[in-house]
Amino acid sequence: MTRGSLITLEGIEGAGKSTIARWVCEWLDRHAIRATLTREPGGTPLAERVRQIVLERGQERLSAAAETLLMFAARGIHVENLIRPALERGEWVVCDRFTDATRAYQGGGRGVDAALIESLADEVQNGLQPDCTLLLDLPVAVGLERARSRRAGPVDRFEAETQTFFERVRAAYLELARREPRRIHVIDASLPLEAVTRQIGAVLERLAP
Ligand code: Z5A
Repeated sequence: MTRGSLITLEGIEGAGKSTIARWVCEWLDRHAIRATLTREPGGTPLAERVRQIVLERGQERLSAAAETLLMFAARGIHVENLIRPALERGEWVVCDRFTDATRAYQGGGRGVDAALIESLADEVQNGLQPDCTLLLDLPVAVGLERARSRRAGPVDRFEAETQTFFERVRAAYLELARREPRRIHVIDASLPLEAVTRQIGAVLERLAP
């Protein structure tokens, strides 16, 4: 059986990843491709518990290193229990964030050593890499405004970050895309939704069998 493809969505807060992840699954369904929609941190019951720990604004300090380890702990659980089995069944997996988020947020945003991140990625992913990454890029102010207008619950640890933090994250994402242009497709996410999905449809057309 042919292995499925792993599509990841990346971008700063409010870029439209969740909206687009659902749209990608609908597109795949229309093209008779079975797909599983998932997210990080999280995606399985145990990994979702790690998500809660890493996002909540509790009393205790969480260092950048501890945050990085938690992201990879969740990813290890997710890869072994959901992503790899689905790909091996021939399904496609659409994942709202993956390791590029760690490179951008913990690496670019918090200054965690890139070599540490790559070594943890090698260990946890054991050769698994996204086949295609859609980087939804937009000015930080626009993303934060969209996220603010949609927010329902309390602010989490990332939502409480400054605009400067998100500027570093955005710059790190764009640098990753510059280094890996075949895998990472930069999508102009500041445009209306229809124009965003048009760009993504063009990428998927090239990827689908
Ligand atoms: N994180 C990390 O640090 N390291 C890691 O390794 C991983 C994650 C995996 C949780 O992620 C946090 O974890 C995240 C990074 C960190 N924190 N931050 N920032 P998350 O993905 O669950 O949370 P998020 O980034 O905050 O997602 P979000 O705010 O839900 O944004 P989104 O999914 O990109 O956007 P959306 O919900 O699809 O859209 C937001 C609103 O904009 C909504 O009302 C839409 O209808 C609207 N929208 C979407 N597209 C458009 C367009 N094109 N035009 C106009 N309006 C639009």
